[in-house]
Amino acid sequence: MQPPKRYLVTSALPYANGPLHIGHLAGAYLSADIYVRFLRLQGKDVVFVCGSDEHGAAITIKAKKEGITPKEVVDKYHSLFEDTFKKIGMSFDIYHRTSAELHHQTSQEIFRTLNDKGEFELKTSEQYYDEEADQFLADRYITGTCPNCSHEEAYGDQCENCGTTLSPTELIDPKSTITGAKPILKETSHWYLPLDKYEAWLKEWVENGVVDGTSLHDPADWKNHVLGQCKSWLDNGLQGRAMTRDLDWGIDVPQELEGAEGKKLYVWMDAPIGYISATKQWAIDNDKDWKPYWQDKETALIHFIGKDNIVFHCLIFPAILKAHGDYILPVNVPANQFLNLEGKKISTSKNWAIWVHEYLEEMPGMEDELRYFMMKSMPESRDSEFTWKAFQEANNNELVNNLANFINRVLVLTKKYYDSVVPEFHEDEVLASAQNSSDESYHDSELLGLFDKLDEMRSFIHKFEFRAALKCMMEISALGNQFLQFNEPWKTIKDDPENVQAVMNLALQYVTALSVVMKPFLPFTSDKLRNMLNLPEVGDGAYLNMMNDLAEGSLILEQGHKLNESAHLFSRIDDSVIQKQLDKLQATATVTEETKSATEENSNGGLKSTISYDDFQKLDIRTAKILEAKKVEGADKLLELTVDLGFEKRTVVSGIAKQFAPDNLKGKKILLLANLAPRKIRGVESNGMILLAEDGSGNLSFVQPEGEFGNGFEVR
Ligand code: B3M
Ligand code: ZN
Repeated sequence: MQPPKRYLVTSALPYANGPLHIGHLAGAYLSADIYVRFLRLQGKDVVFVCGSDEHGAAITIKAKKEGITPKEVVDKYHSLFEDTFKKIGMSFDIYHRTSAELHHQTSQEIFRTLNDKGEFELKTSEQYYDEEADQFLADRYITGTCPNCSHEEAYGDQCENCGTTLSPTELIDPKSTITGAKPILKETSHWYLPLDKYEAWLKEWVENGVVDGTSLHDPADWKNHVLGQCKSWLDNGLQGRAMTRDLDWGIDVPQELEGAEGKKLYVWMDAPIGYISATKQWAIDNDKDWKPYWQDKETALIHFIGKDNIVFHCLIFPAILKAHGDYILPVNVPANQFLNLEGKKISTSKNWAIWVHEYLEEMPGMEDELRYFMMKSMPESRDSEFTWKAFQEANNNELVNNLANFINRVLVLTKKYYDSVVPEFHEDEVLASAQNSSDESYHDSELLGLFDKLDEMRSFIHKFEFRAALKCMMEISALGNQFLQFNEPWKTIKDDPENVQAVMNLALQYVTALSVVMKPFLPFTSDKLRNMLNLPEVGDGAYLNMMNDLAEGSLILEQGHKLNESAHLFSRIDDSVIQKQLDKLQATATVTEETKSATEENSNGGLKSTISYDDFQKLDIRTAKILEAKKVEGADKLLELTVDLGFEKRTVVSGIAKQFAPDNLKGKKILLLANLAPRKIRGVESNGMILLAEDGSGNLSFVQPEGEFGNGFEVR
């Protein structure tokens, strides 16, 4: 396949209903930013768009909760997002919003085209309705138990626990989120996108990258978990999906259409179109044409998202684009998985999160430190974890001891030996090399070694392997450190000054290369370093030019060039700083709305309300023994246990994989709640629940019968 002529890169539009946390950054933003910045360094034509998602029940529910208007909600969070993204170094070409008039028009135009082409099916069906609130209940207006994982607070459109996309009628025990009432069914008409009709081409496209006989991408380039989710949808068979809602906040269904009154576009119809309207606004602002970015097949369209948005970007939005007819399809959708925080799922409602705007206030000037650690622990192919301790270690051991140390040593020695003027390089000097046994001139060996590492970095980024690319960058710095260590210029400066000149010149070439390739990852540090090097900020095409120079054997920092004063780029983070953050996390997590009443009312250890003896009698708790334990595939926290109840053996799925290694569990005596209704968790049927004590900080301990007690006996 030809390399693309231009790129249009998108990051998911965050719902403007609450601040951004580190999970957002790790999901759809930092990876996109690195990717785009690297494209720019290669001189590519790229437009990077994002904006606030300001429609849907996410917004109206928040407004109701806070007693303000939806408009006030979106205005507040839109400006917070703009500010936060800017401060953390997101390099969007435009940050737009879906309440913009241009977006309303664009969405309506696309809706109209699909309608005119006869793509929609107009269907009347019975939908849940809240009589008290006098409102139909779609999406987040309705909750109930997830049919897939039994999570009790699944929404009408999606279960946030297992990620499954749902429709309200699939929920077990549905409830209105407005009044808590049990909804009734009532007839209403809507425009449906007939995904069932598109299933064949979508399958061919997702699985083979082929549309109408033309190969558009190689599915091998897509992440496994993205393909997996799409395939499981396709294998289950697609169903038509309503693209309109009975709501009063959102984009009007074009009013000339019959039956449009009171109907708005489904938020997942309008939000991805937000990428298009953002591009249009960018084009207006910059006197450019937006069309090639969306309609020329030589454009690579890439959507960066979190895994809960896969279906919308890989099936529904492509279906809309193709049904319209004028648009290209994404060439890749490199979704990330989830980031956990200190062993728990990030939760807005439980305030278990690090809010990016608070981090920026509390850790001023440490934007790149956060970016670095988030990239290092990015959930690229599986869920990953943020801990403050690991953040501190990465900073102290890697940014300070490796990167800043190398750069600082080189700049300090250059000042000391040469008054900060880049020394001459001597072609014939033979240097001790960290990479090759050096019997050639240093250009042939060292600079080519550097070239290879830089090239390796580029290829990782093109494969969306940002963690590996970041590691390459740190290896360049580590190689530089080793190179200094091998040559020990501080020992030979007196006896062999010519050799030291060559060593220091080369070390400065390394530092210069770092200043270029760190730009996508650590943009603020790159700017500081360029200033110390007395070079202009790294601009578009800088990587390309540098690689051309290196390939020719030319220097990338000229001899005789005078450097500026240097300063430390990173500093150690003390334990006290980390402890403060940990304390804050714990403290604020316990005073959210949800838990506040529980803690206030229950000064006696948070006891639950009284139950009757009859209630207790319903529980059938038995002594048992674990026979086997293994990890549930694709789930970080789950163990599948085989449990001996004396009279039978059972499978139980338990969320204890983070705390206990499977090997340590064999033979363990336990108590089992044996009459809990079976439920399927990640495809494994779980029959019962193991009883564990929890100490309030997430530490778990088994509750065990003492001594050689048998299995299957009742606990009363
Ligand atoms: N606002 C969902 C989310 O924030 C949604 C993404 C829209 S992308 C077009 O997870
Ligand atoms: Zn679920």
